[in-house]
Amino acid sequence: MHLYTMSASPNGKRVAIFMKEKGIDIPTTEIDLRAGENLTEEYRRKNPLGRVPVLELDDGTFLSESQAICLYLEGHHPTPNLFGESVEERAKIEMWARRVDLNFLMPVAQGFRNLTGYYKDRETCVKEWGEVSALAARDTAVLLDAHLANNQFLLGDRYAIPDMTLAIVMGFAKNVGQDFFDLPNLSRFYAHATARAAFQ
Ligand SMILES: N[C@@H](CCC(=O)N[C@@H](CS)C(=O)NCC(=O)O)C(=O)O
Repeated sequence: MHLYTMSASPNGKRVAIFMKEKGIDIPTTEIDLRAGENLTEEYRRKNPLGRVPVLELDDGTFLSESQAICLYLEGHHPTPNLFGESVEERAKIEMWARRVDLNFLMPVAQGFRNLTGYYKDRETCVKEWGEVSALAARDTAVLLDAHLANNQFLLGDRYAIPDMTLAIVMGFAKNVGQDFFDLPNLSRFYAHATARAAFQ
């Protein structure tokens, strides 16, 4: 296997921290996103969307989408379990994973992309969309903060992949002008999640 990623990017971090949870080490090529190494014809043969991370499997096929990569790794390295054991638990983890991805990660990412101009060499930045997205992320953060008032993690006392994503996105957002640390329960959650060895 071979991993193509930018480990410091949010989705790169998802796979990097997940691998640390599992104690997995995979030969890795760092892709310089700022320099557009992900936009070359050669890279797009691995992922036509031109995004990181991508995992090259031993049969030469390519897997992209960070959560799909994590799911693949979980299948081969089941401990610790981060995707759920029972049908009910798996469904609840999927529910939270989709909520965090669609309603938090995506608007934070849209805020970042449209307000900072980081990728202005490759896409049109719409300031108003960035602002609307940042507000949408804030709305979700308030809902999550209320949920976490009575829950240590999203599923109660059970840490799972959506918790990892939530903590990664909170840390990323703070560095790009979207700060959710005034929300006390989210802030406490972040401290717990990032105290895990995989985050060090
Ligand atoms: N849904 C994809 C998103 C991948 C993604 O957007 N990756 C970003 C880094 S976090 C990227 O490659 N950006 C480069 C670009 O937009 O040119 C996943 O989960 O892997």
